[in-house]
Amino acid sequence: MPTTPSSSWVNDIAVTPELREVLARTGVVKLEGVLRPEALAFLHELCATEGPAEVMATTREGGERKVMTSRAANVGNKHPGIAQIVRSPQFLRIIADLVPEPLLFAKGMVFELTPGDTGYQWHFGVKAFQFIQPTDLAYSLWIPLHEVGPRTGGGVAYVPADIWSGRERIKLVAHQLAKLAAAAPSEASKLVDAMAAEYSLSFVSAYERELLHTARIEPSFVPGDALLFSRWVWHCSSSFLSNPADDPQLRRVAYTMRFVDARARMSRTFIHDLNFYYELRKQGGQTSSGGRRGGPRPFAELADGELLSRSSDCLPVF
Ligand SMILES: O=C(O)CCC(=O)C(=O)O
Repeated sequence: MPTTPSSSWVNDIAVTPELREVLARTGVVKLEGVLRPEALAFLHELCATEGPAEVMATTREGGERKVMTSRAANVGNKHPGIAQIVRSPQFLRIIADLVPEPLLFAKGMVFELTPGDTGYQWHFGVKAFQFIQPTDLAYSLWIPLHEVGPRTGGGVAYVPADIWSGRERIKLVAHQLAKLAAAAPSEASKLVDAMAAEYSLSFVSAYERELLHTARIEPSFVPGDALLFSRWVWHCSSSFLSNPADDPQLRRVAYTMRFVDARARMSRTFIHDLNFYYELRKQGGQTSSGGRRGGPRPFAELADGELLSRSSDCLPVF
């Protein structure tokens, strides 16, 4: 049984060949008891100190409602506490045992649900990883700071990538977005309407939503557990406590670490094309999302195609 030095914030959990096989095949693994209480106390504090922004979505009735509070700018990249986690020998060993590619810690994000929040609908890593090339590999480590699961809601559900994945879809999305960005204004509005008829803002179609719902897996988590999943894994939030008697002060907070392949490159083109599409969708009175976010733009110093590892926002971990 491996022992963990008491100074470490990360438990020395075993990575079995089965766990490695599950990640390679499905793109997802739950890591049980990986973070120690000291790491969780630090993440609670970190998440409480960064400025939030509400993420809105259009309801069926055409109104707007809050679905989530999110902190999208880099949260914690330069904080020594994050380095204490991701550069601990235990964390490095666990990730190296699971993921063959060398990775960089690129971004930290905070997701907060209050009672009644639905969170995000089905999506995969298009927007979250818009800053790298569409086919570059990336992973998220989702760390809930509260107990969540099918009983309370507030967790995340996913579909294993060997059942359905976003790996090929991203190529189609990038192709359509590039076509849209190059189109004359009269042509662009027709293209946007065609795309909107095909799928939602998170690029999920109606048939797909049904498949994803049927195949969804929603694990239970206690503080210290985390979900590691690749960019191609479809996932969604599970609604948090919709009982009107629930205390409105209750919060479900999760911190997500975004890791990218150390060879990933900046994609100014994809950022431009994706945001151009979102703008056109909004102008057409379609569903809006994405929230009102401010703060410094990460990776501002990088040119299109430049290695992300050159950015001082990244923390090289492996
Ligand atoms: O925290 C949530 O409910 C959603 C998180 C998420 O979608 C992500 O980390 O990619």
